[in-house]
Amino acid sequence: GHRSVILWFTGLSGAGKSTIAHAVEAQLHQQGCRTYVLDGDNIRHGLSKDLGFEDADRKENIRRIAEVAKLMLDAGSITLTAFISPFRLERELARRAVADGDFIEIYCKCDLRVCEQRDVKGLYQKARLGEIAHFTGISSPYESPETPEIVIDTNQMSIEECSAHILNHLKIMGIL
Ligand code: GGZ
Repeated sequence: GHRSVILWFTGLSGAGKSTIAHAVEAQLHQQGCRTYVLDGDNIRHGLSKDLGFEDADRKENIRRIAEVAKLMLDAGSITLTAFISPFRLERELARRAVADGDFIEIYCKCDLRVCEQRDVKGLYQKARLGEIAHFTGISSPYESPETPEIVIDTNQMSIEECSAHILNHLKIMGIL
């Protein structure tokens, strides 16, 4: 058996949040855990499809995600959330909504320069050209976590290394 927790990934666009969350999920599945990944694909196209990227909309997006993650926690799943979640206050509110120890903040630390070089979807270039407004790191802020439970340096580490590091942490914390 396993405890149910929220694994809250935060970081810039292109830092690897969603990819690493899915890699961790695959490992958890192999161990028989019930899991679910919330990310832009299933939230921004559905529950939050009325929201854009101005500060107020991002805050509302994160508020909704925190509420959904809390319900999934009650339902007994390990919930992995993969959103930029740029504001400290909203991440803190998400943490405070659940019991101590049930919220694990995972900072996907990656230099803006590296994310911009990867530019998988060409969004950074569009942001630089002014074709996308309020782009995180370019024209919208990112407040990095001060005391996250886990930091993964995605500049340096492969997806496998990141995922192994997180799994190891969950074992040490007694979650698995
Ligand atoms: C940041 C944007 C923007 C702007 C579209 N700023 O790399 P992606 O494409 O797949 O991930 C980014 C995603 C960010 O949505 P989140 O729901 O994670 O943001 S937040 O937590 O702040 O609410 C990016 C794409 O959406 N995208 N426009 N202006 N990212």
